[in-house]
Amino acid sequence: MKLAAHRTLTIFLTTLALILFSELAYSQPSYTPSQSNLEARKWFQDAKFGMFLHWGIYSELGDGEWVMEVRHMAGSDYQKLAPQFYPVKFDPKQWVAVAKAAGMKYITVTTRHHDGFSMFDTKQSDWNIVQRTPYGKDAIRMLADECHKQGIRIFFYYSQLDWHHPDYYPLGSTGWGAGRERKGDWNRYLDFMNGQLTELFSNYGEVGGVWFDGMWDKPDADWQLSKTYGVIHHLQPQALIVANHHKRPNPGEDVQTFERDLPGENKAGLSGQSVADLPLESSDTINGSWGYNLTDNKFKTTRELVHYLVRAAGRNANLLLNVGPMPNGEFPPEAVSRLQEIGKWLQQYGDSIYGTRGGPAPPASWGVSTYKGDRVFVHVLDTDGPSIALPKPSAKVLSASLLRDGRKIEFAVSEFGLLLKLPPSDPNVFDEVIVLNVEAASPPKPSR
Ligand code: FHN
Repeated sequence: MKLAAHRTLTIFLTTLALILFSELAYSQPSYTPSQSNLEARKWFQDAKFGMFLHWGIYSELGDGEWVMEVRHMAGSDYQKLAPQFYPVKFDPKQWVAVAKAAGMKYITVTTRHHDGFSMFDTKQSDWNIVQRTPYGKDAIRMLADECHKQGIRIFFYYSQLDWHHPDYYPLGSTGWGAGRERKGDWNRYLDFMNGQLTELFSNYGEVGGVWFDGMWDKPDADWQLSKTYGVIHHLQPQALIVANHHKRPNPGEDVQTFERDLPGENKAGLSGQSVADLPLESSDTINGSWGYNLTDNKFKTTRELVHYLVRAAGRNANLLLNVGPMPNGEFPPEAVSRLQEIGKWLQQYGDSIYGTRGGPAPPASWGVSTYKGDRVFVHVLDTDGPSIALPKPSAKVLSASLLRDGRKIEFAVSEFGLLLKLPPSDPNVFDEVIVLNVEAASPPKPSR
């Protein structure tokens, strides 16, 4: 009898110790990024341009990724989409090739969106692509393997908001029409989430980072972020944590992201937060929708997309540009053509974007500046005059020339600033980049 009691006590104490260890080992109330994480942050800032992918069973309806919520669909009806999902033309090699040709250096893909449907082989729930669709393959693994093969970093978008899981309770501002019982265990839901993140950061090779979304559904809930972030940084310290909560960053977050806005602007109404001293990213859509929307033909022009990328770089930020793949696994042709054109532009002008930081001239209506080493790149995007005036640069300007053909540009420095005489505007030139060679005793102060 004594032996049995002793054994029970031993098991209890061991279990308690394991629970305490996981709480302590993973929690990150005061986060210090590892050396590998700091290196990943520099890589990220140099990379400048990524592809965002919103893809799931919702794409079958061609009405965006919020279709379940917008049409107040019961979960029992929405689930009918899973056995019909067979992306016969899904070719990760082609997807990655399109991203690379566009000049994109990383891909952020939805591993699961708010519908809770996992596009990867998870043991935490059968609500996933392997167990519930005739396609039956782990799309995230296929894409991750191809990214590793082609030298593109992969980031995992992960929705903390879940319209399917019975333990996502109490509900937040959405998901009320899904037909779930009004009960559930919130801690059990967080354990489910941490279990999936453990799978994603253990089974798919090196991961560039995670892109969290959906906390805004329950802003006052205890999301136990330090534990979740600790799980990720414990498994892959270099992984960058990005959180789309539209607030100032929390401890453990490595990148600040702005949705449909440039850092410091708030035209879309989601970015009232101030700009933090972290690597920055703006995310936006190539048309108007994140998930595939067959009636959304409002594709931004290539000129608009190049300007978005350049204006982001001028604010020390990356552009994460979204494509919503079709249910057959192909990209919309309108997206492919624009991405090809952006890639061509970057082949000629990429030196003024990649590896740069926000330049000394603050963003203006005419454009922005970036800098790299002893060169300042003045990006003239929209102007109708013969010259532009910049603040007096901190470093001595040695020469000014056009990036596209090396033509010398007349300039004058006075106590009022730097005046640059522009060549006649050319409608085929999206961005007239003027290269200033400066005597860079120290790098010019960034504009932000
Ligand atoms: O609700 C999501 C939306 O579907 C999409 O994923 C965007 C991408 O940034 N984030 C949320 C809206 O803020």
